[in-house]
Amino acid sequence: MTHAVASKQDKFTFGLWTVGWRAQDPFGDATRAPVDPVESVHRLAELGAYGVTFHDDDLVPFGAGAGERDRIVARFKVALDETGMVVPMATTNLFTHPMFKEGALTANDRGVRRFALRKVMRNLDLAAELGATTYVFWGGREGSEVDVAKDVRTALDRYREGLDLLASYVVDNGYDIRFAVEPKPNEPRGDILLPTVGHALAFISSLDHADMVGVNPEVGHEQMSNLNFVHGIAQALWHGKLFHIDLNGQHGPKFDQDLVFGHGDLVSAFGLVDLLENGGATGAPAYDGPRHFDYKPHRTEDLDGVWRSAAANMRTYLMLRERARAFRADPEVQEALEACGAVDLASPTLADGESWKELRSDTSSFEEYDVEAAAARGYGVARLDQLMVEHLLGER
Ligand code: GLT
Ligand code: MN
Ligand code: MN
Repeated sequence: MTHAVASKQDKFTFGLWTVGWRAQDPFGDATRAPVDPVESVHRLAELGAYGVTFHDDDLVPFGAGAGERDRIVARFKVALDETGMVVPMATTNLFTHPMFKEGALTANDRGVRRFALRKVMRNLDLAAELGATTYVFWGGREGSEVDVAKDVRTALDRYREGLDLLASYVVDNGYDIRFAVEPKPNEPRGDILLPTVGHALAFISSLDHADMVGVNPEVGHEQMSNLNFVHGIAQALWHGKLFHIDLNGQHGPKFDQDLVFGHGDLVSAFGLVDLLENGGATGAPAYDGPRHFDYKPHRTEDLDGVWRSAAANMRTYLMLRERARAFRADPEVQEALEACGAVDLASPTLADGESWKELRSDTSSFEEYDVEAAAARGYGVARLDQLMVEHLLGER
């Protein structure tokens, strides 16, 4: 039994668009009434969340005038003050309005690209005002269904031009904000640009302000590409680029499910929490940013189900955190980790001061190396794997 109850120190955050999702899909109408963002702030705070995140249009409807905008923002700020909730991240909706059907920062239409940049700049001002330090770019409409209809190399030029301009906007305004690019392979576009963490990392390295741009990987998005999410996160960390994270659940490669965290590949979720909280083999936490849930309550649910599912994300995370801690503290696990060589991997392959010359003259490394013994070695990974599952199931 986990007695842990979510509290602000756990840094759990939710997009307003998650609990506020009305559950419309390509085949059916919305099944729920809109949720007032102020209500979401209060309900999530009561459940132990630390903050909320939003797209410009989640808070202020697209096209609202200045007066309406000011009233909405003022009311939202009161809710934040009353609950102590923070806004660590914000983002732009560059995908719902039909004007973005062919793209936003990479639209073929130059007017759409210029409008998109202005829309981002306007919401960056609000993000800075509310204290957000991360600004996400999910390019849901940046892509195509027909390869020849969009030249990818030229589109990447425009993507880079857009992000470079927006980074200079942040720098020139003195905002304490970093960007996080969120990859996704497809949906809503047939193919989306920057489809995986790896593609995004490579693209980011080409930016003028590469140092202020990282990634916001989402569990389900990498799993839609049949990739190992824990590996993707580990590599993003290795590059110093895990600026934010979208936690949810997904059952393998299919449409984007946005399930509650852990309600998909649970073994992978365990590995992820172990990495974030225990740093995997290193033992130190690997990430201290918000644990941000980007999920969609099932279409079958009424509002009671919405708040239950919100709580389920946090509780599942906390249970996995507890299991992962117990796993790392178990002497048998430590012994199995030792036996499989996971600990040895931390020793550099060359000794201090050794170069290829010493390695080449070290006959024990090659000429006399017992190749047969190396081939015959068992690593005991099967034991480790089962120990992990037993901890996950609370059997140990
Ligand atoms: C959208 C998408 C998410 C992104 C959000 C940020 S919005 O719902 O499905 O994965 O994180 O734009
Ligand atoms: Mn997301
Ligand atoms: Mn998703």
